[in-house]
Amino acid sequence: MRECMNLALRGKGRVSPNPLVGALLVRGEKIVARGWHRRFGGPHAEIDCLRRSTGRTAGTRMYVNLEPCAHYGKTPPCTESIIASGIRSVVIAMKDPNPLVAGRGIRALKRAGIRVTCGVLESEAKQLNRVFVKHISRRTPYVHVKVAQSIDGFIAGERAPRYISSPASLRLVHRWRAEHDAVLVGAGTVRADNPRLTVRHVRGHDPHVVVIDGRLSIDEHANVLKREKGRGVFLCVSERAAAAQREKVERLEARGIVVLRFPAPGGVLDLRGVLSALYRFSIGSILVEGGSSIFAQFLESRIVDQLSIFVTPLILGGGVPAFGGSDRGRSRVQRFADFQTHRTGSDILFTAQFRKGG
Ligand code: AOF
Ligand code: ZN
Repeated sequence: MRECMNLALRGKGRVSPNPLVGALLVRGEKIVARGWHRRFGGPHAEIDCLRRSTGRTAGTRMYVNLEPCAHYGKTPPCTESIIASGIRSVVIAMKDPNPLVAGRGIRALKRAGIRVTCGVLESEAKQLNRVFVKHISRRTPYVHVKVAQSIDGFIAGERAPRYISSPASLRLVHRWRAEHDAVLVGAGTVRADNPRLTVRHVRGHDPHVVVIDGRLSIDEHANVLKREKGRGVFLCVSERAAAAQREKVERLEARGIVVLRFPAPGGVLDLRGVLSALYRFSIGSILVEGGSSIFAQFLESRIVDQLSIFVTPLILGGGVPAFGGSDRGRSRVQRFADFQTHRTGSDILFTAQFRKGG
């Protein structure tokens, strides 16, 4: 099963928002075929594995880290191919949380007389596919907030360099960009940094871009609004700003930018509404890159699944605080019982996962 999960990882950055899946065929103690889900919309891991088995499949045992599907999606049900191949038993790490499958795959296999074992390395499998598990069961994207700050808690300062973190941290962030469906920033970050939010330091595809701009205030020619390589650009504005600046909205929409309108009680967009809307555009994971008030709003709204903070050995002595909290935020204390630390170049990376979506 560990080998299945290693195979599954080969699809990282290529299959999203679908799950990472690997499959093995075993005869006796010998692995006779390996397969994995290689690209979004392509054959599922089980089918890839069956296609690569050169010998007979009858009487073999299949290992797979997700329950085989029993539905017609972009491809026909894997259960049918498994049954037709004469496989004798199937070992599964976890049930598929996709409501279209959810136990139906296991039942179909059992009905056909195949021996099924489910739950092998289950918690590892859930961790591997935590992004998929989150979005498919909650119908809202997995949210990963990434902060790069100084020791004294600032993300930018008057005399600070543009990038305060180490080159190793920067490369890791670019890898994360390639692995998420979208990156998200607020209007303040667009104004201050005019970032491109593309993947430049590693190989991989550019994520879609989401800008939270309640007042529809950003420059129409900002770098993030350039639809480089056809990536999607989603501009989230308040209903009121969209109505007041109809011509600007029309110009942006004519360029293919998706302008999404939301209620904004107290001038702040409803972030849960933003996330559900993005999910309807098949965005299953989001990397939140700034700035200060966006970080605070996400944490205060309790919609964060993963928080990664790069702490650079630097004291700025002032500037923009990492979490520009509101009064409401100050009343909340969050202690992390479960977290990890790593070194990335000269920085320390603090990572915490929130259970049940923060
Ligand atoms: C995958 N790859 O290896 C397995 C999946 O739209 P479809 O037809 O590609 O089906 C996607 C669903 O199929 C997915 O949400 C999951 O429930 C199930 N299994 N999907 O993309 C795979 N085994
Ligand atoms: Zn399938």
